[in-house]
Amino acid sequence: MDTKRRSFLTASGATLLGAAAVSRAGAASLPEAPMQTSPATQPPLAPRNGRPYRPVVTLNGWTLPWRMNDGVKEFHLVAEPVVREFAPGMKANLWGYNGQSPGPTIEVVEGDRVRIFVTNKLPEHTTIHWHGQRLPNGMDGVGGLNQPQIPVGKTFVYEFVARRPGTFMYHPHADEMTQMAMGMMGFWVTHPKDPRFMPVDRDFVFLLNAYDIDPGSATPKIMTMLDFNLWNWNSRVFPGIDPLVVRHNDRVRIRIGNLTMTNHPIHLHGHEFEVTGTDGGWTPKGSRWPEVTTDIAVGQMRAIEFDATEEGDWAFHCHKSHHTMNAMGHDVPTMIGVDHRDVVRKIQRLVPEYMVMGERGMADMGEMEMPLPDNTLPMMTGQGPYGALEMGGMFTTVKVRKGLARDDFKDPGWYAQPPGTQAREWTGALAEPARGAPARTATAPVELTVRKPGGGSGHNH
Ligand SMILES: [Cu+2]
Repeated sequence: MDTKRRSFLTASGATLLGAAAVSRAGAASLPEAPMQTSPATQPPLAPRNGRPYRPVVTLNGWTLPWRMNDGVKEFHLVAEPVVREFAPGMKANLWGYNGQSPGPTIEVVEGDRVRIFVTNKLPEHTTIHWHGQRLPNGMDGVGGLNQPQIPVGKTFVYEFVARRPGTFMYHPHADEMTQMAMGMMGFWVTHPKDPRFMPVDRDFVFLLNAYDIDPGSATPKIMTMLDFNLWNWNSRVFPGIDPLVVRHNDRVRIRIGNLTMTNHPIHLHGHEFEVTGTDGGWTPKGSRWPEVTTDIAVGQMRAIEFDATEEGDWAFHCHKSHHTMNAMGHDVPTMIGVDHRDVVRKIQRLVPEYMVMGERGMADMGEMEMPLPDNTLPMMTGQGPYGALEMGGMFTTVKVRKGLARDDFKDPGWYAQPPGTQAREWTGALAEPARGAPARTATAPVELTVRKPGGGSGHNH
């Protein structure tokens, strides 16, 4: 009885505290909560007030507009169930913020006072933790530790000064396993007060996330700890991930946060980059080294930078090959080298559509028109200008082009390679490689036998 009464008082006390904070701010009402339902990459949101900065571009996402109230930037996040298209042909039932998973990116400037209203429209309580920020302990968002949980239907308000410039994330610290497995997360960028600090021409952000959704269904299995089957960037998978379009010779920054259960070695083709920022801030110049792959561990953020000096369509992906595939990749035995022809013929007499996967490798999967359950993406898919790409999951391209306008992020189509610069079939003579030949001494005669193409049995050993 007494316990019940006390918890009732705590809950109502928390609500009152929220209401008091709102009226102290002089707000007649909550700030608007803009919604976004398109999964397309939205153009950068140029700041309409406050200190100037160059906005970021959220891959397949958007930035949350704010209102200025007495010098305070006010945002309104609504935690709610959403439907997210992973790629054309597959939609998932997720939880997110303001119509999308991930939620919108929040962009502020070092020194800004920020007030964020969080309305809970989920079927259970939630909180928001502002991952990486320096803030008062009561604003850190760990339910039960720093604050009471935000009950269903209630609005809480967080308020702090964005003290440190850099790259941050936000996510619930309440029933985390469920809420993060359902897609609740977002990106946060605090721009430096001085716009001359480490300026770049293009600044992309996205989160790494993962889901376990059975082929033919649409809701993630929240109990999965390791065996995810959809590896996403901002809740999209290839070919649903937009290309990162950059102008030739632009200085490019890409900020990536990892909220999956495993690490991801992120690999860029055609350019070297440096890790210029981590969870803790910007890295000093003397501590940077060139790389083409950087491993991003669970809960970490990395900012990489490079000069886009090489024109073309450059692959950009996680280097774990299972993370560039979509669902159905599991529980298929390795069949390479097994000759099934006899067995298959027998089975096909009974089951005419029967086919065997993988006896020559899995590349056939990239081209095959296999019947799939509804709402399921092929395991290996996507078409490029020269055929099947055989990818899925955490894969897209960085498209480096001459002649783009400064803020033009539109997909320019496939790169036209200059004549004579593409790998091609060799049609000249082929030397027979000497395999396992005994080590030669300086005096031993070397005998080479050459087989001419189509020239019959021109060699012997
Ligand atoms: Cu990965």
